[in-house]
Amino acid sequence: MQAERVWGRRWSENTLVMARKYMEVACRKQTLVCLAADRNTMAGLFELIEKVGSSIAALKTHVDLVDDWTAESWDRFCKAAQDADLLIFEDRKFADIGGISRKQMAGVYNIRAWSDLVTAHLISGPDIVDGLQAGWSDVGRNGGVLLLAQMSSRGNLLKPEYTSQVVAKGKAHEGVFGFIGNGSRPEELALLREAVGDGKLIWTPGVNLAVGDGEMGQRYGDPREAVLAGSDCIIVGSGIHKAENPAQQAQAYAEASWNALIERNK
Ligand code: S5P
Repeated sequence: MQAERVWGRRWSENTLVMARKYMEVACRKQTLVCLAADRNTMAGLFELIEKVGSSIAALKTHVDLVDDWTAESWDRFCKAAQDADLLIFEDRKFADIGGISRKQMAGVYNIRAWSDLVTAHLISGPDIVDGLQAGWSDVGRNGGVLLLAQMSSRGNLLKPEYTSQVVAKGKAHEGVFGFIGNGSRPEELALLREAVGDGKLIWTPGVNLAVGDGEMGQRYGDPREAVLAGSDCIIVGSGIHKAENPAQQAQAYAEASWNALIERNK
């Protein structure tokens, strides 16, 4: 099977349903790109799926930044994402105690009903993962939690000691899909990969074909270097959705990431 061959130990050591689903989608579409779909209108979001859906494996949303959000339009948007063979990843960065996080999976946005993945900080302790998993169970669905082990933004407070605790606790929890690492610093990422081992995935924002500083403290590193340092998915936002030709750019990121995965396995 192609996914097993391409992903090697990442596949054999990771049995989480959602992790294997991601690895299969990535192989089918030959891309390790998750699009950070940070557009604030439903029309803008639909346009992104239509233009770049075939070059990406997952779609990362911030449901609370959409100005004209309605339950009905979001439902259609999620169906369009599924039809385009995309995992839906709500980057909610949950951080509360377990019981409240479970409730926050419901509410107006009802994140548990449509997300395959969500992000969480482990600042409140490991029960947050149980709370989020209970949220999906409440509606009979499966999902995976990505814990923030590093961040890409300048001056963030996720120091190495904090990172290693997140990794130690996250590795031991079967509800954890993987970790968010810093794509802008390959050397930090390589250390994270060493600590994580092969049993969990690492997804990395802070990636752009134009490396350097971004808006308001964001920092960018090169996609190929991030994958070679141990990233399993590059999260790219403005590099694609603000490009003059998003389809062409998305394909460039797809090729850079996929070729780097093949190179990593040699
Ligand atoms: O450390 C982080 C973690 C995340 S999830 N740094 C980030 O930038 N992100 C997210 O990745 C952020 O919320 C945004 O949606 C995306 C990066 O977008 P870009 O436009 O800078 O590529």
